[in-house]
This record gives sequence, C-alpha cells and structure tokens, in this order.
Amino acid sequence: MSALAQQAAFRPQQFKSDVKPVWCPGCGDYTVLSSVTKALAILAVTPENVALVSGIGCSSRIPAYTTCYGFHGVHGRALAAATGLKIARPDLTVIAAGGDGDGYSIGGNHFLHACRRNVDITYIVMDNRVYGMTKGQPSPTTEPDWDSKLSPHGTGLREFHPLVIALASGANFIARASSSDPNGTADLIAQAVRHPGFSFIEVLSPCVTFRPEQRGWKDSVRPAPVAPTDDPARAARRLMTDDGFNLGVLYAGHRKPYQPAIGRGAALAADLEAEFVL
Ligand SMILES: Cc1ncc(C[n+]2csc(CCOP(=O)(O)OP(=O)(O)O)c2C)c(N)n1
Ligand code: SF4
Repeated sequence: MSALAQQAAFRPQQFKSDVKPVWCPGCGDYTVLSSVTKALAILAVTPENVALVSGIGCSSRIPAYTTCYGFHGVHGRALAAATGLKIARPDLTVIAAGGDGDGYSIGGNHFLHACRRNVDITYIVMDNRVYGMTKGQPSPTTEPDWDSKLSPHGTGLREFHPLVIALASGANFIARASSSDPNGTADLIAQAVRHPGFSFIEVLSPCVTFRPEQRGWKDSVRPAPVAPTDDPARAARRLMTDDGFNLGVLYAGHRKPYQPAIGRGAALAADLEAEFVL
C-alpha cells in the first residue's frame, strides 16, 4: 500500500467508540481523547492491536471511549497492569492513561518503577492539578497556595515535578503537551509510542469545574524554545528553569527497553501453581 493510501485507510473516527463521554462540558480530557484517536490513525495501527489501560478518575475513563482493547482497573495501578500486559503481549501497542492523582499520589511508586523498568509502553497523564472525580481535593501537582474549600489557604506543600521525577527515574522519552493543542498532542503521542521504552507525556488538561482558572492555560503554553536532547544532564538543566508551560519533547534517550523472554514467565507460573496444589 502506498503511504497516501495507507494514511487514508486509518481515520481517527475508527478509534472512537459509541460510548458518550460523561466529562463536564469544556473538560480538557475531550481533546486528549481526540488526540489519542488522531495519534492512533497517524500510527496506522488497528484497534485490535492497541490496549488502553487506566486507573480511576475522570481522565481514567478514556479507554471506554475508544474501540481499542481497554482495561479500567483500580486507582493508581494502571502502570502495573500495563507493564504486565506488554510483557505478556509484546505485539500490542500498550498505552496507559490517567490523572495526576491516580499517577502521582496512590500510583506514585508505580510511576517511579515504570520509568526505571523501561518497558516499551506509553504513559499519558492528564494533569489538572486536582482530583476531579472526587470533587476537588488537592493532588501532588497542586500549587501550595491553591485556596479551596477542601484546602483553606492552600496545603503549603511543595508540588511534585513529574518531568524531573521521570528523568531521574529513567524514563526513555519525556514530553509535555496541552489539551489546547490537539494536533500537537496527537503528534507527541505518536512520537512517544514509536520511541522504544517507557515514554511519558504530561498533558495539561484543565478541570474546568474545580479549577476554572485553568482555562487560561491555553494563553500560557508555548513551544519549548529548545530542541529535544538525548543527554539527561542537559535535560535536567533545562528542567531547572522550566515553568511548566513549555510544550514538546524534552528528552529522547537510548536505553534498551526491558522485555523478558516470554514463555519463561508462564513456565515459572505453572511451577509455582503446582507447588500450591493441595
Ligand atoms: C483505593 C482508592 N482510593 C481512593 C479512591 C477515590 N478516588 C477516585 S478517583 C480519585 C482521584 C482522581 O484524581 P485524578 O487521578 O487526578 O483524576 P481526575 O479525576 O482529576 O481526572 C480518588 C481519590 C478510589 N477510587 N480508590
Ligand atoms: S470534574 Fe473536572 S476533570 Fe472531571 S470531567 Fe469535570 S472538568 Fe473534567
């Protein structure tokens, strides 16, 4: 098939399910969903060769809105399930997705170790700096002075810096996107999926209900003024002056993905099972 004919064969629409999203009108997650389906069309994959894995949260509803295989699991455990799936089925494109609460709070430990393990999956975090689904509690990325009914005068706690943590923990591809730029986000997701190893994309995705001021993010984001680097020290220096609104690929490294031989795991599991037979 020619490149043009191949492109025409894959349409974002074919990745959209009939399930109607229940997100609030204006939620950034709508455009992230459309960026995911655009990225899958760019990647020229078919829905049965893709699995979307999530935890719990508004953003974690995303697998149901696609025609791909989906696993809507428990809070904070998307990466554990996605890692196991990729190891068992390396032929699948595996994408984990969810929110900042799911990924950095209850799932924080899994985030560190998924970066370190470097299994060939992509992780999209729709960061709105709040727990949307449970009605507005502060999350690890919430600003210390964010004043709300649930955190009067702010938490006073320093924010978690996901890109710094991802770099320090060994993620092989690190990027930031914004739901206000659906095409740019689609392109970054496609790059992340193509890049071998653990790819992490932070997508700034406003929660218009509990953080209406985040609608202003669209005016703050800008393309990063520097090209991506494969040098972790240089990426770390860039992050020291990052204000959280630079978009694009920050780091694309060369670490070899971790992929244990398949078959061996199944044999070990069978041995273990035999040991426990009563
Ligand atoms: C073990 C467990 N603890 C707490 C909850 C309640 N809970 C559901 S979603 C959520 C936070 C969601 O926030 P985030 O991941 O940022 O997603 P958003 O809703 O903002 O997209 C919490 C605390 C739960 N479902 N399971
Ligand atoms: S509560 Fe916030 S994150 Fe959840 S759907 Fe509404 S706007 Fe989106």
